[in-house]
Amino acid sequence: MFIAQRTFALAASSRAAIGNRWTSTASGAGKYKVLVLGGGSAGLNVANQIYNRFKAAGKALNPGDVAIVDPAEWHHYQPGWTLVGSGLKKKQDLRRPVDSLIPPHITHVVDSVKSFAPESNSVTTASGRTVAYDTLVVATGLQINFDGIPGLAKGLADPRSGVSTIYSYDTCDKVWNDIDALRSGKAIFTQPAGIIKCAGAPQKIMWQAWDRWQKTGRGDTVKPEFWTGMPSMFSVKKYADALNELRIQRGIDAQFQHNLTSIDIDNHTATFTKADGSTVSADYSLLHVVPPQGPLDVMKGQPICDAAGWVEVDKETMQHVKFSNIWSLGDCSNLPTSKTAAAITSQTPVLTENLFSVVDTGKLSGARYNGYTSCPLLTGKNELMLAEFKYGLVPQETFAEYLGDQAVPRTLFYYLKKDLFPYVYFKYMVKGTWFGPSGPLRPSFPASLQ
Ligand code: FAD
Ligand code: UQ1
Repeated sequence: MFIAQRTFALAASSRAAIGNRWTSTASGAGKYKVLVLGGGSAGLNVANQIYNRFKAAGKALNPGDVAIVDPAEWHHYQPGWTLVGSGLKKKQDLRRPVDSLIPPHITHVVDSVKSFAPESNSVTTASGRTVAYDTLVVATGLQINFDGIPGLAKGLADPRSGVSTIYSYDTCDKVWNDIDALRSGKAIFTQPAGIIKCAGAPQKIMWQAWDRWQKTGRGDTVKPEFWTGMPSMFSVKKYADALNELRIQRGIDAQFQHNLTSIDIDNHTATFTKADGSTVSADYSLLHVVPPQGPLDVMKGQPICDAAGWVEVDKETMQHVKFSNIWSLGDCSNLPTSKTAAAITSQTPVLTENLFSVVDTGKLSGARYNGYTSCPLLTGKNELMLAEFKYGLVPQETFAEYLGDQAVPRTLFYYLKKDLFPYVYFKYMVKGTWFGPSGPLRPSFPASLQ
C-alpha cells in the first residue's frame, strides 16, 4: 500500500525530492525544510522532536530549517482548564506566550495558514504570504463551535446566567464560580454527540462539582445530572461500566443520546434533541456545557483533508495518504483515536521516526502508532480513574501491573493529573523530551520493515 501512495505522491507532487529525500539544502526566503503548522501541544512537541532526531543522527538541521506557523499570542495547557473549573488552579498559571516556547533554532512565523497547495509544496497565509516547504507537518488543532448551540454565547457572557464551560480560557474560571456559588437546584452537565477533545472532561467536572457539594453540606439540595449525546458514559466498555456504577452509587441521574441543541437563558431551560429527532427540555440552576467540536473552518475543502475537514493520514505512520511529504497528528488529524495531549505523546515519536527515515532513506521506518490515548478521569477530590487505551478501544494500562486495575480510582493518579502532568508538560513535552507512558525515555523502534 505504501508503495502505491508514494508513487502517487511523486507523480502529484513534482517538487517532492526523489523518494522524498530532500534535494535542496537551502532554507530561508519563505522556504523551510520542515514547516510545522500550529504551535499547540502537537506542533511544539513534534517540531522539537524532529530537530532533535536529525541532530542525534549527526545530520543536524541549521537554525531556520524548521519553522512553526502559529498566529496565537498564548499557548494554553488545556488539560488544566478542568483543574481551574474545579477550583484547584489559577488559569493564568497554565499559559505561556507561544513565542517563549519556541527555541531560537526554530523560526516562529506569526501568521495563520489559509490554504494548501500540496502539488507545489506550499501554503498561503492570512497575511498573503506563500510559504514553501520540503516537508510539512500539520498540527492546527480543532474548532470549538460555540455558535453551534443557540443561547450559549449569551449565557457564557452573562456572569449570572449559571451557564459555563471548561472548554475555553475565558470561561473556565466561571465554572468554579458557579459551582461554588450554587446552594440548591438542578445542575446539568452536558456532553455533545460526536468528536470532542478529551471525551472524559464533560464528566470530570461533574464529579468534581459533586464532590464539592457533598463535602460542603449541599448534597441534599443540589441535584447533579449528566445529559449526554453519547450512548454511554465512555467509549471503552470497561471504564464506561465502572463510571456508570459510580454514577448509580452516587445517585446521579443520566440521560443518554440527548444532545443539547439550544438554551433559553432567560427562562433557565435547556433543550435536547434525542436520537429519534424529538426534543425534550429541562430546567436548570447551573448548566455546564461542552460545545460541539469539529475541524477548523479553514481546513474544510482543503486538498489534504477528508470530506469532513480532518487531515487524512495513515493511522499507524501519520504520513498523508496522498502526499508523502505531508504528515499530521493531534486534534486536526483523522487518526481514529480519542483526541488528547496524552495521545500526542505517543504519536510524535512515531511520526518523527518515520519522517526522518523517509527524508534520510526514502523509506518508512518500522515505527507504528497503536492508537494509544488516555483520559485521566477525575472522579472526585483526591481520586482519579486513569483510562488508557489503544485502537479498537482496547485498554493499555501503564500502571496496572504494579497498582492493579486502573478502572479503580486512585489517589496517586489524582496527583499525576493535578501536579505531575502540568509540570512535565511545560518542562519537557513542549520541548519534545516527554514520551507519555515512557516518561522522558524516547521509545526505540524497529528499523525499516520494508
Ligand atoms: P492545540 O493544542 O489546540 O493547538 C493548535 C494550535 O494551532 C494552536 O496553537 C492554534 O493557535 C494553532 N492554529 C489554529 N489555526 C491555525 C492556522 N490556521 N494556522 C496556523 N496555526 C493555527 N488531553 C489530555 O491528554 N489529558 C487531559 O486530561 C485533557 N483534558 C482536556 C480538558 C479540556 C477542557 C480541553 C479543552 C482539552 C483537554 N485535553 C486533554 C486535550 C488536549 O488539550 C488536546 O488534545 C491537545 O492540546 C491537542 O493538541 P493540538 O496541538 O492538536 O491542538
Ligand atoms: C501524559 O503524558 C500527559 O502529558 C503530560 C498527560 O497530560 C496531558 C496525560 O494526561 C497522560 C495520561 C499522559 C501519559 C503519561 C503517563 C505516565 C501514563
